[in-house]
Amino acid sequence: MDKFLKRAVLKEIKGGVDIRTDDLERYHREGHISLSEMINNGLRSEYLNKFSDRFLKDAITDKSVSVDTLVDAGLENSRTEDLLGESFSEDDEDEGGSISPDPVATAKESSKTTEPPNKNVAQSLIEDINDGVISAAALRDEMIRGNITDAQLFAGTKLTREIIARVKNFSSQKIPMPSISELPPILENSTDMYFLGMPESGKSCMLASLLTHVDREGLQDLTAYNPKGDQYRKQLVEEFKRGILPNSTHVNLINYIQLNVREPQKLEKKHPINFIDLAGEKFNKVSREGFPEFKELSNYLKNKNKKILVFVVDYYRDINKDLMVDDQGSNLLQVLTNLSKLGIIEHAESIYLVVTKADKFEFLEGDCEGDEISVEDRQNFAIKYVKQEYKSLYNKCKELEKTQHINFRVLPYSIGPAVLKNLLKDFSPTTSDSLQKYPPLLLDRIILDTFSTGGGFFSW
Ligand SMILES: Nc1nc2c(ncn2[C@@H]2O[C@H](COP(=O)(O)OP(=O)(O)OP(=O)(O)O)[C@@H](O)[C@H]2O)c(=O)[nH]1
Ligand SMILES: [Mg+2]
Repeated sequence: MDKFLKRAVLKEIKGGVDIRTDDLERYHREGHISLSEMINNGLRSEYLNKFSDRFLKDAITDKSVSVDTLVDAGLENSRTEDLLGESFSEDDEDEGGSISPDPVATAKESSKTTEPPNKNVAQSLIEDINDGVISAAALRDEMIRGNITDAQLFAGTKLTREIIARVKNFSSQKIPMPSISELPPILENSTDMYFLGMPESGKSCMLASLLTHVDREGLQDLTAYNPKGDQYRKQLVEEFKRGILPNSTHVNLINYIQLNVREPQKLEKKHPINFIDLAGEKFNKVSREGFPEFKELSNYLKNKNKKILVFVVDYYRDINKDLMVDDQGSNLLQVLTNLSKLGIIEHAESIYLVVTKADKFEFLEGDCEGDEISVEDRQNFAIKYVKQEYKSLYNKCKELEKTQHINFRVLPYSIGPAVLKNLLKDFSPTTSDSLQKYPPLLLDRIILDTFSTGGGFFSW
């Protein structure tokens, strides 16, 4: 298979044009792209669930993928039960699950007992790392299997010793995401804040960094209204503090965290906010194809709360785009139209167009005022960028600003550079410039655009 076609397929399996799953099965069988490579590249759960039982069973039996990995990637429960025939549960017992509780020890153990790593496998892993298509969890598993050593990684890639040590110790909890029917109704008399965007655009990282900042500054007031959401928030924050970035959450249509956020300058004032992470692409798909989920979702979201709609534009997706047309802009515009269909725009108080991964901005001469790139420079760059590249979306937002008196803002955002998808290079709030700047910038905006209770009165 030619390299460009492979890259195009790996891009499309995340979303975009429809792909036939029998083609994907064939790519795996013929050794062009393995199933685990597809999963590491964000294979959409819809595709995964369309694979035949025979194909998935073979992949599990020949150990190209574990059941855990399939579940993480969004395989439906009913299918998992079918696939976990007796033979698989026996295997699991023998091995104590597919992943050892102590990866470092097992990695050492396996390097003693197994053959030296096959050079071709190690080389292809090095290429994947250098192409940025392998996650920390997948690399840790390859190290455990003895497919690549620390020395090979150090010599063949830009990974530092510190990052290699973090990969070996990498652990990320799995949180079962609830379906709409398991969530409590969205809390009334609050502001609903929607995070909307394509898979991997940075929604969860933005939410994780914002909630971590709120937690560190002592600004969070928990209400226990939605325990499942609290569990999700706790995991996002605990892992973010260790530099671990969330796994893809686009398996689910919606996630909901309820929180009261205190004003940094007036702690007694609390802003009740419903954080709603809506998988943009999936949302478009269910609305387009008239799925029953759309009705369920529209009933669930319908309320009188004021809204802040955060449209996430992934800068890196644009600059990284190769052969295939990958139209974030029209997708986001479609989301806006669908929200309008649901009657949500009429309650919108603010719209933020947030350009994420601002650490990747490619500044040209004249884009910066001083010697150093300031937040203001990034803000101006973000505005210029969406005006140029997202004209229709920008114009629609401008129109809403005028006709519906919606506050419209364009903001840059970054958590700083990531490595192996799930590791944040610098996660210390004392050294990371991004963590010092962007979460407070977004929080200040949110405080201005939401109402508060407490402090003796109910106010904007
Ligand atoms: N360089 C850089 N990479 C980022 C940044 N934010 C996120 N990323 C990378 O983008 C990946 C995807 O981010 P997520 O926050 O999981 O994206 P998402 O929009 O929640 O994706 P889904 O849950 O799949 O819908 C992360 O694993 C990081 O590797 C950023 O500010 N800078
Ligand atoms: Mg997410």
